[in-house]
Amino acid sequence: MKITGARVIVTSPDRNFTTLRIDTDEGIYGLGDGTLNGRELAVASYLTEHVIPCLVGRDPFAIEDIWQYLYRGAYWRRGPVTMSAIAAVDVALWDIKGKALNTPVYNLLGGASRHGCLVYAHANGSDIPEAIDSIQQHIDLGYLAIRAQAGVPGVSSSYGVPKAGKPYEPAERGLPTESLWSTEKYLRFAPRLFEAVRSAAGEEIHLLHDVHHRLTPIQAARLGKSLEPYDLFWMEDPVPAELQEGFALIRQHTTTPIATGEVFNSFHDAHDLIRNQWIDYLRMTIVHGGGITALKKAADFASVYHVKTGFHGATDLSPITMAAALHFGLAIHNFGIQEHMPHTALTDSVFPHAYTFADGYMHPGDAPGLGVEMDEALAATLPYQRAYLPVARQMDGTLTDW
Ligand code: EZ4
Ligand code: CO
Repeated sequence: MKITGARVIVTSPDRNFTTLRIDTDEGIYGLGDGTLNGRELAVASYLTEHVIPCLVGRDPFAIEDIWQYLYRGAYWRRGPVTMSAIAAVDVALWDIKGKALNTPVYNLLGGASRHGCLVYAHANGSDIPEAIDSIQQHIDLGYLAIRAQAGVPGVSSSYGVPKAGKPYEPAERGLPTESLWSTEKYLRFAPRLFEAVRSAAGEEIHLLHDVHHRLTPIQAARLGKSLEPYDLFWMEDPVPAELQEGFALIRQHTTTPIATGEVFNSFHDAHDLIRNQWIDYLRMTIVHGGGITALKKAADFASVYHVKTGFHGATDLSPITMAAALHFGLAIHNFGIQEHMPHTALTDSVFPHAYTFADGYMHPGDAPGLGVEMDEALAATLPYQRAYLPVARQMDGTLTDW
């Protein structure tokens, strides 16, 4: 089999997605996600101008070799744009191989290790009572694990908490908005939130919380300690992770489990975190971490250190990445949990998919390959719309240091 061509499709079914389609001489094609929230066109250009010309004529079954060729051959390694582009190629090739061999991708990765992937949902509220209502709604939908966030009193627009009546969507159309942040107010509020949420949710539900990299290590240590009575499944991204040894300080003070890495793009971002057992869950996911090929190596290394996966799964990761993550999570031994933020109905119409949710678990389905299609005619009616993640400043106007 030979690759005959590839093209990038940028579309905006309520939010922007960068998708790569690779075609072969046997009529089989594969889809890969290269979406990088707020920088979608950089990945599109990287693929179109620099990667696709090198793919034509290659054997699509040579996934490892193509991955190494794009990673090492470029000379310039790592970085979110490069690694998202490599991931788009890699995932499309796994899709092609599954379709060609008439088997779901999870079979190519070792076969199913479990009946489904435990997922967590997002419960959000502008205040504690609203957050508790949202927890109850998600319990009623069957979720066994729920991330809880609420507006911090005195902080007008808290990141990760949607405006009233709107679905959670971190990016906003137009130029970046700016919001204000107070670490002091947040640190006082978070234990109160979880005291209320744990008593409303009961002891069986797994509770998670995302700090969005907003603390210093000693502040994160204090937060983790103050949340211990509420038995969190994890505290996510407590600090920015460029300084990996910062996590050692957090670990010295708290037994609250730690997840990090949704902004990582390489195994090397997590190397010290894993080998020192400073984290419990790795969030670097397939699209931003260089694809299935790269994540398999990272997850296998992590398994030696009792670190499990807990992949990022927000709406800016397309249904193609969700499918890839579910095939991966079903197969590997050290799967921990998968984030699940449902896409809008319009996104799901552009990317019809075989994966399903029931009783707290998701399953990738048994369609050959990834089990995701793309309605390109519909996609063509929904052009790219400029959108960015918000920028946060401290109360005195200083740009935050995460
Ligand atoms: O900030 O997906 O855990 N989920 C998150 C998300 C991320 C966005 C970034 O594009 O932190 O809201
Ligand atoms: Co997060």
